[in-house]
Amino acid sequence: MEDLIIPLFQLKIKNLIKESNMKASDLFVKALENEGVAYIFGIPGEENLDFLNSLKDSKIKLILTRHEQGAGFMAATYGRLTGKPGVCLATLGPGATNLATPAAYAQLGAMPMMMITGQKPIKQSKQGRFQIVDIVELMGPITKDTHQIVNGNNISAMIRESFRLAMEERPGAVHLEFPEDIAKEDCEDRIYEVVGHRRPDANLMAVKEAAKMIENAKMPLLLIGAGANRKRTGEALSKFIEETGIPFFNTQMGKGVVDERHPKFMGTAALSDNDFLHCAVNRADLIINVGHDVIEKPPFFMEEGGTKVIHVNFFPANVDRVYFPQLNVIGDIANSVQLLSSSIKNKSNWDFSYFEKIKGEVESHLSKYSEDKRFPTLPQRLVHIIREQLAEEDIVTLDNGIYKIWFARNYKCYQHNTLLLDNALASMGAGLPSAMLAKLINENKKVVSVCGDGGFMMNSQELETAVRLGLNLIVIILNDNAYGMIKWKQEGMGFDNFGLDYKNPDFVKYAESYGAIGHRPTSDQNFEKIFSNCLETDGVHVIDLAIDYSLNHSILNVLLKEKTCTL
Ligand SMILES: Cc1ncc(C[n+]2csc(CCOP(=O)(O)OP(=O)(O)O)c2C)c(N)n1
Ligand SMILES: [Mg+2]
Repeated sequence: MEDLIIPLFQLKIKNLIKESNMKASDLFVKALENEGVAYIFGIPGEENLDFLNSLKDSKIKLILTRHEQGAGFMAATYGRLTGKPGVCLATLGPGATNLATPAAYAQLGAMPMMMITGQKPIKQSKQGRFQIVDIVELMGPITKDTHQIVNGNNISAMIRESFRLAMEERPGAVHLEFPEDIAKEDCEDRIYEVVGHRRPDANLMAVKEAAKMIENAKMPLLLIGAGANRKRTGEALSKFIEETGIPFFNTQMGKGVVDERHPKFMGTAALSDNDFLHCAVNRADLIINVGHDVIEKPPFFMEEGGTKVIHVNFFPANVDRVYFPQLNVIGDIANSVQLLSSSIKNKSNWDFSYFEKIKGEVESHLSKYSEDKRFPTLPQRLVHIIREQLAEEDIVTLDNGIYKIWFARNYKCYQHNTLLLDNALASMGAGLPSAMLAKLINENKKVVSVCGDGGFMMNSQELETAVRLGLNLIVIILNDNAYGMIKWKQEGMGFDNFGLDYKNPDFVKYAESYGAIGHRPTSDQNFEKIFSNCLETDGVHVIDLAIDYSLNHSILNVLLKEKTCTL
């Protein structure tokens, strides 16, 4: 009896004397520190001022941007490159709605990201409905999870849960709304330990079945997609290719997982159909599809009665008209690939001679204009110059435009995540912010951002952020005074040229007004020289490069269709 009384008595005392309490905004920052957060990207509003004040003495660095989109794209890219959620901050209403595009970018691109937005006091406010938008509801379809915090005591658990969800396969965006009055609350100082878990391994029966299908195939082909880029699977895949000798190709977001100089590399599926590569895909009788899911633009179209597909991923395939795999091998990708390598014994059925022929065609086609020195510059030549001058580990980031197709097809990646492009939301405006983030966390690598004149102008204000942060960066603006990608599509559809031309500002003066260094090449040789000088010189360099898109239609729409049906 006595034993029982003492604990009850102690419990009472504990409730009366609050042992350790804390201001909610301080606890919020402490919980973020507990997750290992190094940066918060954003633009605070008055509703975030308690949080901002708590951040003042934290180890977390605030990166102030000039638009919430810049902050969101940087946070998403942090998630993409590190596997840990990048964190961004905005105020209520207009600040939060500006995060909608980066939220969708992270969500579709499987990049772990956490958004924190402010809100007016939820218990008592004298502002009516001024600036109030239901941001939690708005974020619903474009995040994995979104909540308003209504009690300071919930903060730690909600942050832990948000981080867990953002990182878990398939990774994505999460959102917490932190109202002004909750931020001021006094609450319990409690932090949850960060506890991870090992990803489950694939079922051995599924692996056995897959190995059988591969052994029985005549022309199996390996496809490497974005999922294989997220978790370091390069080693397992390289070993699989060495041991089996099966040729491989990749999706745009799967570039670099295995070194693309490999003799078994067939190319990147930048288009969904009618590229040289698709001759191989159409002739293959089995595709071992590692890490791809339907959110990325299709690397090929499945057809009824056509090439069979084994889907190897962390999660089962979403069935779609263009994707309905015959077998799922679900579990940690690297482990599944290792298990497959050791299970495949009989290779006598395979014949890769047609794939070898196609590889030869791909190589000679892709190298065609690499030495064409006409000016304005051809995209094929630009890709060649950049690849020649960058080291293996250096990073190129792209915005969205027609050059993305040229880079995806022609730029060979030697390491994973060295060509950052977005083939999921495919939003314009992310090229510059993603390059800034890549540089911020990779001081020793060169970072080059290639943007269209349209996409660059969507977040060009972040040049100020880049200069303020003292980043060494090269931005190449491809100047065609137009939304070139849409012009290419327009021409391909047989429509007249209409509604897609504009006039650019003077990009050299524009760069200089930010404290960046502007360059305008006048010839092929001059561009090569300027680019190599920029690589050796500190600062934010902006190169205004006149681009020649006159071959886009004749090659990508016409030649490929004609050529590929004859091979
Ligand atoms: C935010 C956003 N708006 C519109 C589009 C549709 N879109 C895709 S590419 C493109 C044109 C890109 O023009 P530019 O950046 O100049 O690149 P170019 O193709 O001319 O090299 C447009 C309008 C998009 N993907 N994202
Ligand atoms: Mg353009």
